Amino acid sequence: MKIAIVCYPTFGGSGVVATELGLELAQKGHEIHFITYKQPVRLSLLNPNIYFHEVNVPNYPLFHYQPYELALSSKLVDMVKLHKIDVLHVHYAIPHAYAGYMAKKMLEDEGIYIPMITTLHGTDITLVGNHPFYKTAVTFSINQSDYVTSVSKSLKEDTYRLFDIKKEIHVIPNFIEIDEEKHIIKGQKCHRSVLAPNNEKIITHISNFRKVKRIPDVVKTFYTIQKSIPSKLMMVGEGPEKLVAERMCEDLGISDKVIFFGNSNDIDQILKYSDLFLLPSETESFGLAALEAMAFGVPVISSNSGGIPEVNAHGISGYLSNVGDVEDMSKNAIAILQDETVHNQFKEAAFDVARKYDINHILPLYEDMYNQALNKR
Ligand code: GMT
Repeated sequence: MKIAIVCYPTFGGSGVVATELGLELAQKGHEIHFITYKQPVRLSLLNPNIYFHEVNVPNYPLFHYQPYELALSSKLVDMVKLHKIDVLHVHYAIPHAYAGYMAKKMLEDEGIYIPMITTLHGTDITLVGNHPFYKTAVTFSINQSDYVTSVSKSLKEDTYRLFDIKKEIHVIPNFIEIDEEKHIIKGQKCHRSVLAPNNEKIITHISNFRKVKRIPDVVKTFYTIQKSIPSKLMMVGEGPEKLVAERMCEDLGISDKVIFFGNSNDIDQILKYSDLFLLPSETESFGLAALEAMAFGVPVISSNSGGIPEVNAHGISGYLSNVGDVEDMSKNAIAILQDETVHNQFKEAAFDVARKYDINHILPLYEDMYNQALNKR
């Protein structure tokens, strides 16, 4: 099958999911065309069956806002025709479903039918999409998609609650490539002592450092943990709250215990050495970062918001607390870290829970959907 994937090419979860999905589909013999404004960060063009088509938006001074949707929908039409693409899969409703719909209509005008699948990822629904300025167009483009998927049950419910959606929403959870040896440390590029020279526990947070991630809660939780358990905090990612976190660490006198990495391509290395992962988000449709940690056998201390309880099993792969309950999060973290036997139980359980989300279970769900969409023609 020839599939066009539209996504954000950046470090965000939706782009990562779209890229990993495309790479796996290509490995299974499908021809995958990524169509976006930059090569996605996790994409290597050296893979067979993978193509990347860049969307360029010429800068014209008359425009206060450059019309990306227009350039994207034109590029989609051109690429569908040139490569005889069968299915269009857009990740993140804004503006991809809208541009996809326009492309579909333009192609229809030329007698070409292409089904469109829209995958909802979270902030396109819960934070940005339901803003009154966008809501009408977002509702319309979701309803016009041939199939709609959401990455968790919680996001599906949120979408029905926040928008007037007539379409059925199919839940296809995010996934991870499970490698039975992923959490076994061997042949490392960097030694654990580079991160924790005195064999301290390694606590990690990975995100885009936006307000929704509640970065101050990460720092506060760590502050309490390190008072009882010698530990280091790895802060991975870039975003507006990074400076806030750096200042907080200085004020609390823990700067020497915290490493800020920025956006890193060494996430696997960091997770391999991590003892605990923190995700105290205000809202999270799924929490891919938590699942990635669990796939390395890292227990997760998180909030219980959105789809996180569908991923982090309370008392098994980690613990859930109410949003903002830093005291409970710290208490749970210490309970896991202070006893080696307990810690090992949580590590194994985290890995076991992650196994449920193995790409091999999830990929066929997307393939089935593509086939159904094609047969609807
Ligand atoms: O986490 C973010 O803010 C980035 C955002 C994105 O669109 O890239 O992530 C969303 O999609 C991820 C992949 O499906 C989910 O794992 C994240 O939970 C979701 N983020 C939020 O809902 C805040």
